[in-house]
Amino acid sequence: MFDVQKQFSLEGKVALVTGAAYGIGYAIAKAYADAGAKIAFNCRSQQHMDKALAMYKEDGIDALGYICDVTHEEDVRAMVADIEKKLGTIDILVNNAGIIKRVPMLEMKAEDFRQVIDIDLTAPFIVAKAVLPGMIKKGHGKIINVCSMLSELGRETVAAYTAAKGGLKMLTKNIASEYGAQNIQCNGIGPGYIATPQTAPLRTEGNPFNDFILAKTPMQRWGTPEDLMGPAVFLASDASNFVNGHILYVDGGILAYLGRKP
Ligand code: NAP
Ligand code: GCO
Repeated sequence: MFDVQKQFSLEGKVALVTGAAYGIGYAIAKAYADAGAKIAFNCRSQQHMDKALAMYKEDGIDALGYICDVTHEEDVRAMVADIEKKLGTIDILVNNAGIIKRVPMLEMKAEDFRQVIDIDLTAPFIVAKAVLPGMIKKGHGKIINVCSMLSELGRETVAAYTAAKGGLKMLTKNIASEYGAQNIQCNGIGPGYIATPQTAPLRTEGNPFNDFILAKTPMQRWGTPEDLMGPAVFLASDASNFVNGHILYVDGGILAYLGRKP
């Protein structure tokens, strides 16, 4: 019999969600905890960490928090080793930590371009590389990379982010290809325009970008971090065991739509 509860359950699993101090990462970590997983997360700032730990506690989640920059390979390795010691082998990795810099390309410094690539593309490689040996040894694993509308589309001022998220889509397909035989599934989740601190500058009172996004989204609203909870659980659970190398866009239909005419 198909046991739907069991298929979607994350009972006993260990999940590492990077950059889960707030925003999309926090919502995904909360969904995983609600589905039964043990949670580890990281971020860079002590202030964000203190707030996050209080938030997790308030939500009844006993999360293990690390101050760790995902671009620092040695620190990532040490974090993963400590999680494995304290919670067990990591079953689920969500590469969520990310930044954006909105600067016209001709004004963007190469060092800023590189920083975005470093955090949004190189770091998912670094973290995946650190968790894969444990997953291979255990005989299963789920890696979920947080992609974007800009894995598929371009727009003004976000050359570095678009290059990174396009690259992350292909890194996803490559990990899926390279480690599928070891029963590791690597997929992407591609959020549409979601109301979080990252998009706060685009949602200010009277900002025409707000109307632009509403006109581009068939559902005519911004997404919320909560919109990503169910899809993220699906990709982490046994329900998606033959889904590999796929990008699941959770965008209210943006990629299907030409946009509302003015
Ligand atoms: P956010 O609100 O800015 O949160 C980003 C998180 O990542 C924070 O916890 C931040 O904490 C952490 N972080 C950033 N750089 C880090 C680093 N080098 N090492 C470790 N942690 C780091 O972003 P969000 O909107 O929730 O986005 C989360 C992910 O979804 C990102 O990859 C983003 O590109 C992607 N995304 C967002 C949207 C959207 O509309 N919001 C849509 C599609 C995709 P610290 O600052 O303390 O490090
Ligand atoms: C932007 C936004 C996007 C979103 C998201 C879209 O400036 O266009 O910040 O990058 O955050 O990634 O899916």
